[in-house]
Amino acid sequence: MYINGVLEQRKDQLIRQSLLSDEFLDFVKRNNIPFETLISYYRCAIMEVETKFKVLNEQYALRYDRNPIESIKSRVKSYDSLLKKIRKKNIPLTLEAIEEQIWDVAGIRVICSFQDDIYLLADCLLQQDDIKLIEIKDYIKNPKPNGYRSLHLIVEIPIFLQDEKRNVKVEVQLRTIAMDSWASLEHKLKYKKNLPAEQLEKISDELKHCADISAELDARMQTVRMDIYKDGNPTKYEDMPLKVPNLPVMPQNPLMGLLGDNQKN
Ligand code: 0O2
Repeated sequence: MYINGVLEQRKDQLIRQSLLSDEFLDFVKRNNIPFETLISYYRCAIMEVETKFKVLNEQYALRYDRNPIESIKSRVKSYDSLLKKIRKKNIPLTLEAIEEQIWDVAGIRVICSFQDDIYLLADCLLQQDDIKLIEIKDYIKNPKPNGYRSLHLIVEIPIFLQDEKRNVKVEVQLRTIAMDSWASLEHKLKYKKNLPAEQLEKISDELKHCADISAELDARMQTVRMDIYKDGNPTKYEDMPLKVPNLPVMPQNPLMGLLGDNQKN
């Protein structure tokens, strides 16, 4: 019968999932040293990128008497989250596959004061000659349908080991305080959780509405700041180096070319 078929299928799915979970743990045990070594490379890459942002913040504080960065959070992806992604994307259980196909094992979240600061910092980072841009997703110019806003960059950075140089990928998420508080709340309330359809729809509508309000707030704060800097402040807004680098064109990413209007020649 239909129900029995569905139950059987579900049972099979659960067994497969728990087996894969055991399989993953075995894999970690078997590859303990190489796996931990790989994870330590990601930690090193995080330190490198984090330092770059701290240096930029310091420089802006000295030169323009203001800090574009409110805070920085970083993390190496948890086993659980890694396993979910391996399953979702059907990635082979090898260190090489993880390194090649999972781009957000190392993640840095940079919380900025104003929306312009996001692009300013992204520009500054991408202009550095040891940083290679792999992918860019601009969820600020193109918010997700649920209202999620952030600028996501996947960059590759070299780390220098005792006798080797390795290029390591890091995901950088840049957002304003308002975008961050919305995303954190949304994550807690809904993201990846299974709610009944009716409740989910209501919550989603409300969250989308909140996202729009918070985007409006960001836009107004940005205007206030521009007004302040226009009025004879010695650290004029227009004096700030808001140049956008010529980013490499990557046709496989439909969101490319959206990093600031002044990027277009
Ligand atoms: P965690 O726990 O944050 O590390 P991909 O990474 O390419 O497989 P996707 O969804 O195409 O998957 O990547 P994308 O769009 O760049 O988003 C990846 C990360 O952005 C997520 O990480 C979240 O941190 C954040 N994010 C994306 N969409 C949303 C959203 O709608 N709400 C919230 N709160 N956060 C979002 P992970 O992978 O979920 O894991």
